[in-house]
Amino acid sequence: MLFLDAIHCQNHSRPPVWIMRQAGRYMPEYRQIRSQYNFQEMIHKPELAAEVTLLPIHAFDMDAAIIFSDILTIPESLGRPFQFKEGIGPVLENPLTSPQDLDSLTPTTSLDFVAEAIKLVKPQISVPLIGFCGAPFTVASYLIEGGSSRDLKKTKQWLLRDPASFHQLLDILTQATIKHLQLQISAGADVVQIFESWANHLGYSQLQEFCFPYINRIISQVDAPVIFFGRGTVGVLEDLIQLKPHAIGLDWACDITQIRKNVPTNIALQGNLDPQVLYAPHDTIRRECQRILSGMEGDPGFIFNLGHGILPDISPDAVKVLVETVKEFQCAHESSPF
Ligand code: 1CP
Repeated sequence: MLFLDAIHCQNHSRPPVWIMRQAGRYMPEYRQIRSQYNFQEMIHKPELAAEVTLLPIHAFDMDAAIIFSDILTIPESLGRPFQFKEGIGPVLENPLTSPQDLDSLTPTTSLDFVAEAIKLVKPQISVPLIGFCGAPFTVASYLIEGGSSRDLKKTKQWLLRDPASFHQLLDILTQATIKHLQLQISAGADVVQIFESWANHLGYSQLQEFCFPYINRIISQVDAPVIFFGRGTVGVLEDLIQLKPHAIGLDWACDITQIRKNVPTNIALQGNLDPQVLYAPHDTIRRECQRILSGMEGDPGFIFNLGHGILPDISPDAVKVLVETVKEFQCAHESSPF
């Protein structure tokens, strides 16, 4: 299978392609289901989560599926549920406001519904299934901010003023995360991805203190290949390599071909088309995809993806063009007399 071969840096045909947030609002089929159920119902009902996971596989023939769920299931399982409000995003009923609140942050509800969804999806797909989680720092920031935040001000103030209790919080989240990834793997996830979506808010010494040690713990304790995606972390490539993930996900603000030269050949790279290129005319989409594909041609450890999640108002036709461009690259590549 292309995707697993690429994760193991042993892919000798065209690169596999999938898209972060591939099952989402840009798909009319998703919006149709969403008009009947709220987001919480969609992730909690295994039949619905499985159905939504399959949508982009059927519509675009992606080379990997990612289970339909959310990084905020971990706070929920620790007794801090979220609502997803239209036009606002996730809103936490009861954010963490002081270190005393950590005492109440204990495993409360099971995440078995994610495992059930994985078990329903597996027999229906011939491509690998990706499980996932948010990295502890990113999840901590949602717990403290109470939802989406532009500057993570409360989170940063907490970690700067009281690093010891912030570590306690990260420790609780890390334990829950390892258990949740193991659950997904036991249920059938072939690979897991860790999303450190808010890593770009941390300075270097803060990444070293509040991000990497916890990612390291997670990677060393799960029994499946791990993709680490840390937004804005390309400048600390050496540290990412030290974490020994199977693959590093790159955001779009870097030249993946240059990065390849500095990453050991046993670590795969995933990325990194600017998600907004999908707003462009189809020829531009093709050209920008081909630029990346040519730069990575023949690389046995390359997975084509966007540099971050797909935006909700992208046209499905643009996604078709992206996927076709990657898949046609195979033909051009394989029919070459060389
Ligand atoms: O209103 C709706 O229909 C819900 C929109 C939505 C969807 C489709 C949310 C709310 N989550 C999801 C699914 C989701 N979230 C997946 C599913 C699998 C797939 O990729 O198809 C994944 C992998 C996530 C991961 C996730 N959730 C991240 C990390 C990835 C990233 O893009 O950085 C984050 C930060 C979240 C939090 C979250 N959940 C939902 C929203 C709108 C947000 C982000 C809000 C914010 O910007 O802070």
